[in-house]
Parts: sequence; C-alpha cells; structure tokens
Amino acid sequence: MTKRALITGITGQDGSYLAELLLAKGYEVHGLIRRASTFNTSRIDHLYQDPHEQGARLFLHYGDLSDGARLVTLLSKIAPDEVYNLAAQSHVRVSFDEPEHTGNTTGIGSIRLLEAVRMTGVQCRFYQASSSEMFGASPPPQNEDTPFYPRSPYGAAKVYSYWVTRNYREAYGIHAVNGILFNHESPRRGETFVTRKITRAVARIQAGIEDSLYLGNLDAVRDWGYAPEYVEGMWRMLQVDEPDDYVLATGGNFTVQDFVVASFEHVGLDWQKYVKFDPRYLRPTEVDALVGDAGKAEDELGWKATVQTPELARIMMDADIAALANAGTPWIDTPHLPDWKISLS
Ligand code: NDP
Ligand code: GDR
Repeated sequence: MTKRALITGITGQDGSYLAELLLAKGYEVHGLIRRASTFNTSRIDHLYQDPHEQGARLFLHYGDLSDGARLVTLLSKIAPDEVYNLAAQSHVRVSFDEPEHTGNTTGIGSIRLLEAVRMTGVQCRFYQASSSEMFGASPPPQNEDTPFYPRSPYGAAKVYSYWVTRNYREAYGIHAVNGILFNHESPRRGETFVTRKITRAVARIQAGIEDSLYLGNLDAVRDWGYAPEYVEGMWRMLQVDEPDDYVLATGGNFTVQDFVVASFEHVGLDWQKYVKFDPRYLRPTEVDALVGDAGKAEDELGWKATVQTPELARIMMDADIAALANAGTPWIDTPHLPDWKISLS
C-alpha cells in the first residue's frame, strides 16, 4: 500500500527536503501551500508533477495554519497516514516584530491541525516541528529532559505547540511526536537566517557585487547541522511504534563568528575587512548557547548527524558561489527606481 503524507510548510527549507525523501521512499505526498501574489514554490519546483499525469505523487493544496476549517476539510479529503507540521513563522528576530502573528501561526496553528486530526478521526501519525529555541536560557548541553526557558515570542509559541502535541497524545491517544531540532541549514536555507546570510554575502563580496556584511551578535553559540540529515530523523521518529519526543543535533559548539571566519576563509578573504556591526540585528533577549545532546535519537532511532558545522559552511559557500555564477548578476529590473535595492534583514 502506498503511504500518504501531508506536509505543512512544504515550500520551506525542511519541507522541500522532506518531500524529496518521502517521494524517494514511494510515498504519495500532499503539501499545504499559501496563496501568494508571486510564486513561492521555488524550493519544490523541481519535484512538481502535473497532477493530470498518470502516476503523479506530489499534490499541492492551498491552505493556511490560521484557517482551521480548511485544515479539517483537507485532513478528511487526503486522509494521510503521516502528518508533518513544519509550517511556522520561523524567524526568531521577526517574532519580536510580529509576536501576535507568530503566536497565531507557530503556536495556535499546531492546535488547529491537531484538532483537525481529532475531529476527523483520521488515523495518522503526527510530527510537530519543535525547536531548541524552547530551551532558550537553559545552559547547554540540552536534551529531552532540559527545562524550557524560551527567550522570544517564537520560542514561547513553540513551547505551546510542544505541550499541546504531548497533550493530544495523552488525552486522545493520537500518535503525536515532537522532534526537538537544533539549528539545521543548507543551500536552501532562507536568506535572512545568519548562516545563509553569511554565505550568500561572502559569495557576493568575492564576486565584487557587495563590499560589506552587516551582522548583530557574533558571540552566540549554535549547533548547526545539515538539513537533509534532519528530515531523515523526522521520518524515523514517525516509524517508531511508541510515540515519543527526540532531540536532533550535532553536539557541535560554534559561535556566529566561527561561521563567519570559516566562510571567508573558504574564499581566501579576511573577514575583518568586510563584517560590520548593525544593532538592528540584535534581539531584545538573546539565546546565548544551544548545544544539543542527541544521544536518545542515536540509541533509539539509529540517527546520528554526520555533517559538522565547518563542512556545512563549505557546502553552503560552494552552493552560493555556484548559484551566483549560474544566475548572472541577480539585480531586479527597477527602471522607475534606479537606486532602489532590496534590504534583507
Ligand atoms: P522555513 O521558514 O524555511 O519554512 C516555513 C514554512 O512554513 C514555509 O513553507 C512557509 O510558507 C510556511 N508557513 C509560514 N506561515 C504559514 C502559515 N500561516 N500557514 C501555512 N504555512 C505557513 O522553515 P524551516 O524549513 O527552516 O523549518 C521548518 C519548521 O521547523 C518550522 O516550524 C521551524 O520553526 C522549525 N524548526 C526549524 C529549525 C531550523 O534550524 N531550520 C530548527 C528547529 C525547528 P511560505 O514559503 O509561503 O513562506
Ligand atoms: P536562530 O537562527 O535564531 O538560532 O533560529 P538565526 O540564524 O536567525 O540566528 C542565529 C544567531 O545568529 C545571531 N545573529 C544574526 N541572526 C540573523 N538572523 N541575522 C543577523 O544579521 C545576525 N547577526 C547575528 C542571532 O542573534 C542568533 O544568536 C533558527 C530558526 O531556524 C528557528 O526557526 C529554529 O527554531 C532555531 O534556529 C533552532
């Protein structure tokens, strides 16, 4: 029997890798996408199959985590075996600017989806994209038993989603699990997260398109892994018959400055000539250090990260250099606004 999966957030970094993985495993994959005035499917365009074609296994549906009725309709129509809830307003700094929207999507959105599962009675396994940001101010190393101490509206919303996922497991017997994932990155990472912001800028500096990179706090410690490995861990969590919660991490311990140095060194440039400080990128409350202990996932799922942060920086640098070479000079044509440039935060 072909297994059927529903992925919210399929157009994001993780959703795109997970869709690839599940299609490769023979699944029929359904993805929730938001209606936008521009195309927002660039990360999954290479997977697109005309639904009219015989044998198509990828299907996209308009929907939004703020629209509970739509989630109920989709759940009953698709009747998936596995649901991966990856959709979220996922940017920590932006969550301070848009706290209510973040709560509505990243927090309440999860219970809307869980309610859709409960109300329709569809027998499925449910994965919730929980985050190391929930640990916040709790000192490293962090594992499944570390107390939560979120430091942002995003982290607080993820704590809510974590607990409702556990509650629906205990209250209604839904096979629901939390994957507590530490930072994971890739060439598909959104351009405003710090790793991609760095590798994209270094490629452009090397190409002579830009001459500086503005950053905030360089001292934060993160445990950066490689996203394709992490989606494999998500899938493994749902294959275990007894639902449980798992941390995925590399256990590595690097500062933002370490990532900057590795990226500039990769192209033979001195980072201190180009990196400048901009307080706009500081957060009202920072998470100083996240370093994960993924021992439980290794013991019970056989999952272990193999790509450590320095190799990740090289992968992302090479991809950004190649993307620039292939695309030519990526200026948007703005004939009426000759001095206008996009500013990414
Ligand atoms: P991205 O920001 O790349 O993708 C987020 C996805 O959610 C996009 O597909 C986006 O759609 C969609 N989305 C946003 N708001 C809504 C909404 N209201 N309704 C429906 N869809 C919505 O995130 P990642 O792929 O990096 O992360 C996946 C999940 O894992 C997120 O929940 C994130 O918080 C969590 N996480 C991520 C970690 C990481 O290091 N990457 C670590 C731990 C947890 P659109 O493309 O239209 O914007
Ligand atoms: P994070 O990722 O907040 O850990 O959340 P991000 O890459 O945004 O920040 C990492 C660290 O870098 C510092 N920093 C900057 N960050 C950004 N974005 N831009 C800058 O210019 C900059 N300068 C310094 C930050 O202060 C921070 O300490 C990510 C997201 O994917 C979440 O969805 C996920 O849950 C967590 O990882 C685990």
